[in-house]
Amino acid sequence: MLLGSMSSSADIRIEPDTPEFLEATTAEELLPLYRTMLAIRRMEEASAKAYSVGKIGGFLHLAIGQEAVCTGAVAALRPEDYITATYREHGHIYARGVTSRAILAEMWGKKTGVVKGLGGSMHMFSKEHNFLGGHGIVGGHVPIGVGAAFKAKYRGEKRVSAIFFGDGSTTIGGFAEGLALAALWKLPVVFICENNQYSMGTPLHRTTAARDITQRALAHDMDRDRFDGDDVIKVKRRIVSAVERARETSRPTLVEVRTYRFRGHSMSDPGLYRTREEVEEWKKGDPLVRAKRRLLEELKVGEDTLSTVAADVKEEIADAVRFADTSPESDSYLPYVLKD
Ligand SMILES: Cc1ncc(C[n+]2csc(CCOP(=O)(O)OP(=O)(O)O)c2C)c(N)n1
Ligand SMILES: [Mg+2]
Repeated sequence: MLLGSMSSSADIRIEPDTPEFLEATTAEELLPLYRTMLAIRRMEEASAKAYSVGKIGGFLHLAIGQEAVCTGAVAALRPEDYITATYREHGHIYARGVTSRAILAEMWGKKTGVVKGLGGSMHMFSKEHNFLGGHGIVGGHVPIGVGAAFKAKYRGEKRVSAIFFGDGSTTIGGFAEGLALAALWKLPVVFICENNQYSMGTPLHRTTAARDITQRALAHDMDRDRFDGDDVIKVKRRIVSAVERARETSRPTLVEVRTYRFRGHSMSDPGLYRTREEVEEWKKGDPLVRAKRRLLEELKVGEDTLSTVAADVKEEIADAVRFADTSPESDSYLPYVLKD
């Protein structure tokens, strides 16, 4: 068993990578995850470029550096499971299966976007993919994900609700209420805190006295897990464990994944609140570099295979940009509002 056994439901489980992790990894598993992470990164780089020339309006929050979290966690879920996320959700919705065309067209405000160009970067949604948003109100989406889990349990469906949120959400009332109800009603939820160390420009130690976010679970006798999010396979394995617990025993888990965004909070943030040295230090744990190294060195995947993947991703994103550029502008939102 990867995580070892628990002596109580509230035991903390922080473990270093074990040899089992390495042994259990195959190129067949890691290569597609690496491709997903690379596509997310290239997609976000393309959107940053488009933003700088005015093709994208409003806010744009990139998760460059955090790709292993959404990729590994979404891979741990089944298509019928629900996902709820924040405004930093491009990677989550892509990993769930929405195309880069529909994602970029949405950012561009085009009719062909995943929500017809009416939501933009922060408000992507896909009923077909059980992706319940893209939410701009920090922590406000947590009760929505808990509600989806309640519905699944009430109807006797074996579906899990994965809720992604930032470290900043954990000091918000909606998070506290969602956590309390999920524990009380034993709902099949996996709470996934993407702790990227900052809420906008405010470091975690200035927003909460707790060093360990998962301590919040102790108040509810809830299971918890906490680990670094730089290895996509590790993220997948650890989230699988929480997902199985939710699906099989309808018990929620609070998971804290430590990660880091390499860019500012949004495109308008020059990031003056952190040092260049700090950013460079975290970049050493770049999840893409790590996955590539594992593929080449441990799993003996050839350079030619990785070049093919890179070329394929490049073409996919170039095509998505062309698609977004040439798609028609979205309709005004008014017909949608006035329809009913
Ligand atoms: C209720 C609420 N308060 C404040 C804001 C402004 N705001 C937008 S993003 C953000 C930081 C949130 O940080 P975190 O939850 O750590 O997520 P991250 O951006 O790091 O992914 C804040 C304060 C908001 N959108 N909603
Ligand atoms: Mg944060």
